[in-house]
Amino acid sequence: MTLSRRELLCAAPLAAAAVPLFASAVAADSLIVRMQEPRNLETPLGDLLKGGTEKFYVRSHFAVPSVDLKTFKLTVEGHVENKLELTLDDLKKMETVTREIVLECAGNGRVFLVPQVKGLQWGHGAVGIAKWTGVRLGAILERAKVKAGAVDVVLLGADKGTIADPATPGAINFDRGIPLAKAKKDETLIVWNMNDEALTAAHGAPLRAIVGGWYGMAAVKWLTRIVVLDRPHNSFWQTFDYSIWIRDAAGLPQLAPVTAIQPKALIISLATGDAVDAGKGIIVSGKAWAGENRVAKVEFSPDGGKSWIGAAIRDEKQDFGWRTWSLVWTPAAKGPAKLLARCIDDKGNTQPDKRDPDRRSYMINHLIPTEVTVK
Ligand SMILES: Nc1nc2c(c(=O)[nH]1)N[C@H]1C(S)=C(S)[C@@H](COP(=O)(O)O)O[C@H]1N2
Ligand SMILES: [Mo]
Repeated sequence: MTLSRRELLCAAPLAAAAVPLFASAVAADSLIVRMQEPRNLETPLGDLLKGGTEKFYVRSHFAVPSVDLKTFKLTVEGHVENKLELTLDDLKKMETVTREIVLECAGNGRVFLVPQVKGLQWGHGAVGIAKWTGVRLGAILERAKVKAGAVDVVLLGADKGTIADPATPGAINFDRGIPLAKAKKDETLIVWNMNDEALTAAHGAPLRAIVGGWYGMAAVKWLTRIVVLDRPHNSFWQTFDYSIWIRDAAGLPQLAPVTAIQPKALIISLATGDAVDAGKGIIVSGKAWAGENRVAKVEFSPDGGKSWIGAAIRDEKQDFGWRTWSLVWTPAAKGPAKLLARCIDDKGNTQPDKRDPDRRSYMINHLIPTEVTVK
């Protein structure tokens, strides 16, 4: 597999690894390095407004696998009438779909959790939007003729490795089971292009899944195998990892896989530590997204949640995408100010004030202040 320009650039700092690495060391391509190898990179806050593949966060559990393009085939097997082996050309001959979809890591914002939890310490930037081109997973499943009684569609990546804590049964592949109903939805895609160019190695070349409205763990990269099951999939990646506690009807805590992205509004034009002038109006802006729902409203608080002001939302295409919001704020009293933004979706869901520990180390969308100084 050939390395993209970005990966070549990324390789350079590794060679110079004698330089001490700080928690937020910045790579040659100015993404924030959260882990050197496997490579895990965060988009700096300000770059979220710009977008583009070069600045898109990278979250990988294992080293990038080598996938031979000449022999590449996607196999579809399990609870199906027709076992399939599809080449990239086979896929490209099917009806193609292009959609703008937000990808957010379920651990985005983890550095703000108190007390601290294990896992990569993402700030706000393990999120991004891209234009993805591929085919509907549903169309592939139609060809494979899924048998009655199918439950989960398991997507497997070519990457594999061993995890020590909790110990895996030797080397395991990254994978994720998608319930059949979600797998068939129009927003669940198997893609080969990101922003009109072939996927880069870091983002899953030659083929990956995009599950619109769901956190990133479902968007399996380096996809080589699909297995349809007649029961729920219970792999490492949706039990030990990427799972939360939910309370069943009897109030019993049950472990459930992380699924839909929760509503979130992010302040992007200001960051914690910034200073603003008293009495001078400034534009405060950011992005808001709501997973499987639509952004209905964004509100801003200049005083830690005592008062809220409605923001203007740009009328962009938004199913599974994000929207730009902004407002003019004139800081009054001098001193520290806790700024908050919150998103309300079209189903009336909003962001919680406090962290729910049942979510373990995932789905972080409680209100996190941007702390500035008014001078
Ligand atoms: N095969 C494979 N797919 C994967 C992962 C992985 O480690 N291996 N990480 C997942 C997680 S947790 C996220 S958030 C997204 C990140 O996609 P990106 O690196 O293109 O931003 O990929 C998902 N798909
Ligand atoms: Mo993730």
